[in-house]
Amino acid sequence: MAQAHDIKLHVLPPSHPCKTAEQALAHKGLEFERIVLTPGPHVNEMQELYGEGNSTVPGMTLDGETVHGSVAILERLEELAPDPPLYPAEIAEAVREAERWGDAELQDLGRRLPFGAMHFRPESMGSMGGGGPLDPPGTDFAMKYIHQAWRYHGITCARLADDLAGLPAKIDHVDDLAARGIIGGESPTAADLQIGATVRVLLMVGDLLPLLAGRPAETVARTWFPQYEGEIPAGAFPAGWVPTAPKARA
Ligand SMILES: N[C@@H](CCC(=O)N[C@@H](CS)C(=O)NCC(=O)O)C(=O)O
Repeated sequence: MAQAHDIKLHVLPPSHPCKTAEQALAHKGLEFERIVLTPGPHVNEMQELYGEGNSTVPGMTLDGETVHGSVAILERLEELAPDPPLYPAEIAEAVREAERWGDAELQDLGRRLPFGAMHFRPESMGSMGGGGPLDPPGTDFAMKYIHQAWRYHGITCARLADDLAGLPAKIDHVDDLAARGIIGGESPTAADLQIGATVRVLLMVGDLLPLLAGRPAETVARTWFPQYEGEIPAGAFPAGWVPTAPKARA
């Protein structure tokens, strides 16, 4: 039987908050049309649909109603289809708090750290589309693209080094959320989907694997986002920038 609602999701292919929204729709068992925009023209297309200033993806239309941003989309999906819940009643407020933290504090690292690492290994940008390392002309193009991305996202070496220095505390926070049962259960919460998508992007960066390997943060990310294309080989960041991984717990 056809679904009663007409749902469209506007995405850019490599975007991790788009994966959050896609996974939430799938979890709710809702069919949707995935509309893939082209980077660049997406700015006007999104603003025409979602209003001035709302140029980022994801955006969702639900029977013509517009919902912009991953957090708003997950809340709206919960109203539309309460089961299975993304905000289980007994932990709903803690899930919302963790989700907001994932959106405000963690999500940007999923942009700055991969683009930061790719500056040092631009040929690896080919892996983002599922291909192998780029050839020399492709690498020339990648270098220009990555340079623009640094400008757009305000990436500098000083900021990257700060981001890297602060990462272990953020991963500890994710593990703490798992220990408290806010994420990491049998069924994903909104916080699993928001935080897991960002951690999944960080797992593409070979230099960051030792910080995440075997941790609850890694399990959450790989459980809800098993497929993610892209690999930036370890050794991209200059020596000494990536904090040492914590010793394995006995
Ligand atoms: N916190 C927002 C951020 C959305 C966001 O910045 N999306 C990026 C893709 S990951 C985007 O649209 N980038 C293109 C642009 O800024 O125009 C959300 O979760 O919806």
